[in-house]
Amino acid sequence: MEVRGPAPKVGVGVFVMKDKKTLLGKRRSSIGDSTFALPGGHLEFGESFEECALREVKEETGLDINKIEFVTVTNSVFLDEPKPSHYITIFMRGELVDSQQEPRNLEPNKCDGWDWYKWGDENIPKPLFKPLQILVDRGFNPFAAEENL
Ligand code: 8DG
Ligand code: MG
Ligand code: MG
Repeated sequence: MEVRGPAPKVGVGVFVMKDKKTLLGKRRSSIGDSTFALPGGHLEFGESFEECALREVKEETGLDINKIEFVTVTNSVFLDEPKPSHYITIFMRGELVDSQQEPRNLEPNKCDGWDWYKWGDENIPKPLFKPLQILVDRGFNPFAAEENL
């Protein structure tokens, strides 16, 4: 196949679980602007998926998570975006260390703010970031991730 762009990048998205809810925020980015997405970011050199999930959630929301585990992966090609790109996205999930801890919007240039939403609920905010919409369309449930593999 002809190579038309840079190598795909690795993203990590994190389902932060609280009761039956997960954390979403409206993106401010050249990819998926104004869509609702999970906290997450780019895998850094030498990092494990768990380390990346822990670090990005802390950097973006201030939340401390544990029991971090892999749930699924997507191959997302964004050709129609202002900055065309290709991501392999590793989806992880984790639980709050302190169930009373609330998220803070620590990168307001990248996100309008964080809130808890029931997954699969019709109240889930729209539009979702494309890789998340793909998961919804697959019937994916982050709370029952073993059954999705
Ligand atoms: P960084 O500088 O902190 O490493 O990066 P970031 O600015 O936080 O990156 P990001 O765009 O939030 O995440 C990196 C990529 O991961 C994103 O461009 C595409 C991919 N990605 C998905 N789904 C999701 C998702 O639900 N949330 C986040 N944050 N990223 C996702 O494919
Ligand atoms: Mg980040
Ligand atoms: Mg991010």
